[in-house]
Amino acid sequence: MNIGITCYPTVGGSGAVAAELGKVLARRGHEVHFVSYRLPFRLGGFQEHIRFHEIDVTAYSLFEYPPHDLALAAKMAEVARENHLDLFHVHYAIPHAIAGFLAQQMLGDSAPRLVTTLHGTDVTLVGQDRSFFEITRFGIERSNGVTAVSEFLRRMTLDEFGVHNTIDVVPNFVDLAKHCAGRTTPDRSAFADPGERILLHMSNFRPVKRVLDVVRIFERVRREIPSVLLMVGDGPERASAQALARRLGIADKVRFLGRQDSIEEITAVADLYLLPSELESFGLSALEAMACGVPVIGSDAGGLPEVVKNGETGYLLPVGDIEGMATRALELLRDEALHRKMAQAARQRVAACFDAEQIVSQYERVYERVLAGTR
Ligand code: GMT
Repeated sequence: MNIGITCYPTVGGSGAVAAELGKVLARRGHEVHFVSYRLPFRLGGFQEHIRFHEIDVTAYSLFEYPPHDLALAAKMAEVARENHLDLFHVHYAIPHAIAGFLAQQMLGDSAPRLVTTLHGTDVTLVGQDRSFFEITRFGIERSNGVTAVSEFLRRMTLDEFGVHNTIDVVPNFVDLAKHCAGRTTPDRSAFADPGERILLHMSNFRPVKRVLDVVRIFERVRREIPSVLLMVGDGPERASAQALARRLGIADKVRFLGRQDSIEEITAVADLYLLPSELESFGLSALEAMACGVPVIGSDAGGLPEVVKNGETGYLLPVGDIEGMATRALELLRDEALHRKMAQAARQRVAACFDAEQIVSQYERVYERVLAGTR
């Protein structure tokens, strides 16, 4: 198939999923055309069957807000026409589903079909801002196929938006060859002294991630077990998290590594992954940690229980239960046998339920069904 993929190119789960999906589709022989305002962050490097089309957003003094969404729609239409696209697969409803619909209108009968994947904040946060609600619903309704990354998100979309689309749950996935334990560069000594345990958190440091809880959980763990906390990513709460670490007297043990490309290399050295978010429609970073055999301590919220099996591949506790999360973390770090068992169970669960090959086949089936519905 000739597939156009549109996503946010910035660091974030939806862009990561779109880029990884494109790579697997290209390996399977599909022609994949990414359309965005920048090369998606995990796409770097040449790969056969993948092309990138950059949107030009004209800056003109009349435009206080350059019309990115119109430029995107126009570019999607152009790429579709020139490359005979069968499908647009857009990630994140706003504005991508609406831009896709507009591109379809421009192309008329020859337009590609439109598949929209909902990732979470497009529905849980952005879509419910009243000013975005109607347009998000419109984008979902006009899509020829809609997928959601968890059952939680599927249900929430149906309940909140009252749409009548069939929404397929296609969970996020991991390339198990890339995300695996035992990678050697860099090794643990790059991050921790001998005898110290490594706790890890990765995110965009938005309030929904509760990064202050991460620091507080770590502080309780650190009181009893020599350890370091690696904080990967950047975003609005980074400064507060750094200030809290200083206030708690653990600044030298909380390492803010900023944005990183090869997160699988860092994940592989961790002993525990912390994700105490307010809400996660899925929790891709938890899945990537599990693939590396790293148990997860997180919140029992949103779609996270569909990823992390409580008591088997980690522990999920109520949002904000810092004491409970710290207690579980200590339990796991003290009990080598339990840690090993959970680490193995985590990797096995990813292999059984979230392997890239298996999940990309699900996307292909959605594409085939959407195309069959039209021809
Ligand atoms: O979590 C974020 O802030 C980024 C956001 C995104 O769209 O990039 O992540 C959402 O999509 C990811 C990929 O499907 C999911 O793994 C995340 O759980 C989801 N984030 C939230 O629901 C908060």
